[in-house]
Amino acid sequence: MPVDPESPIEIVTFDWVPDFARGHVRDFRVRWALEEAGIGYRTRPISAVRRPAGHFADQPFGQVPAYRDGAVRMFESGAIVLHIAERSEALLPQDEAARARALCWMFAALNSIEPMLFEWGNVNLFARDEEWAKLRRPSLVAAIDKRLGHLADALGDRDYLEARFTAGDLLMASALRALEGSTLLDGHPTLAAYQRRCLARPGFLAAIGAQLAELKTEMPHYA
Ligand SMILES: N[C@@H](CCC(=O)N[C@@H](CS)C(=O)NCC(=O)O)C(=O)O
Repeated sequence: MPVDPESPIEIVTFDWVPDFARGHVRDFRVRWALEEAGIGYRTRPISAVRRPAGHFADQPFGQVPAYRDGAVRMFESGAIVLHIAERSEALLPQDEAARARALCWMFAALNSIEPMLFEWGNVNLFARDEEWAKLRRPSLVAAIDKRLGHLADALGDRDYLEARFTAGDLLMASALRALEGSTLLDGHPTLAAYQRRCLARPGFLAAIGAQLAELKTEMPHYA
């Protein structure tokens, strides 16, 4: 299933991105959620280089993903994943207490883990030659390491953050992907194994495969 040209669900994606972003464009989070839920979707790729002016009505910042399902029009991958999860026991348990814990992890991924890893991306990649980035790096590495240690403690010896895979794991593993290519998870073997477990899920592999299959490899020429 999920890529289905007849589906009422539409995800706005980019038609091309630079190599470093291939497989990381955030529509993969939405595709992954839909894969886990077994819900079909179609995509509408737009240019990342020349964004259609009308796209700002779908995504106020001109970013992707944007999402549509009938009257429902959404932006922000975390909110979209929550919307999908609310329709699927595969992503959010029906039991109230278990559901509440999954929600905690969804917010923890986006609010307690991802901001640090976003800064890591700036320090380690986008601004790595800047003096301020070199100065910030050691204290940031220490802060990330401490936070990952607490996350590993919370995970304990479980396979997932709670008793079973939920949308909390989907967003946590999505956020932790920012550490790919670094050694920051190496000091936390249970967390590294957790990440491998999440990213080995068929839903994730299908989502990434679908994104890569749709992305053009050459930057389109615009007249
Ligand atoms: N918080 C937003 C971030 C979306 C985002 O950063 N999208 C990137 C692609 S992964 C983008 O559109 N970048 C182009 C830009 O920011 O102009 C979400 O999670 O949906």
